[in-house]
Amino acid sequence: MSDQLIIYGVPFSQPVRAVLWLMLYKQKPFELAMVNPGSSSEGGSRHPDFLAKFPTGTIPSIEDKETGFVLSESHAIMCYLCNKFDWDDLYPKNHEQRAKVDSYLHLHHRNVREASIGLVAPKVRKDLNFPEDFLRMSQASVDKAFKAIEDGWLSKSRFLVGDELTIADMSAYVEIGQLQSKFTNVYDFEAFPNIRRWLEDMSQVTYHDEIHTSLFELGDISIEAPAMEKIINANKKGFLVIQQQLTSMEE
Ligand SMILES: N[C@@H](CCC(=O)N[C@@H](CS)C(=O)NCC(=O)O)C(=O)O
Repeated sequence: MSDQLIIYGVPFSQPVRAVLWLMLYKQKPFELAMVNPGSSSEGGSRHPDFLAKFPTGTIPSIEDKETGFVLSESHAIMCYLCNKFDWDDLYPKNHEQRAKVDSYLHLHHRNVREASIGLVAPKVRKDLNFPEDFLRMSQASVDKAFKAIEDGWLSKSRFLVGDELTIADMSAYVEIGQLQSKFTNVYDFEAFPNIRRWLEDMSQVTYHDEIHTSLFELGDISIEAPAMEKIINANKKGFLVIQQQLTSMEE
């Protein structure tokens, strides 16, 4: 499998960024097909054609053009790719280490992932009027998860699982990293020195900047909600930069 793999999604989506980062990091060619999350129009993740292949209607989803194999859920996709291509550096074969990576990937969903729901979405989509209680609960989950990462996961090692990068870091970073002042600027990391050190290390990982183009383009959203046009353009720019990387991989 090379560019016979289609990745459906947009670079503005956190879990899509994690999958794209893994593929670029491993210099594995693929085709990126833009799919609008939540839209039931043509080209949207809730359009009947997309739902027929991917019943959860979410991005990222992947398809192997040759075998017809399809899969949704970023963590399942990342583990599948690591298993298929023996990327044991990022998803260690050692049972205990792999279990720790899996442990983070499971934790992520109703904890760290709440950052997008409780901190980013309400700034980007002010029109959705999220209930105050809901936002408070999401933000409390994020604070609790960040404390566990600060005092536990990152207190004794450079990365989340040991001193080497794994897919747990990529998945965590696309969610936590987006909150930094250089991107959306919606979280104060002052109380978390280990997380700050890790954020800095993660920013040095190959393709960090390319993968985060759409966020650099979007800029600070802490005060003013970005216009829809700005979000669309940020996505387009992110897509373009990834295409450029794929082209240079072929050369
Ligand atoms: N647990 C999923 C979450 C995927 C997800 O929430 N994707 C969003 C975009 S960031 C989406 O597709 N939303 C559209 C919808 O739910 O209708 C994963 O890790 O892949």
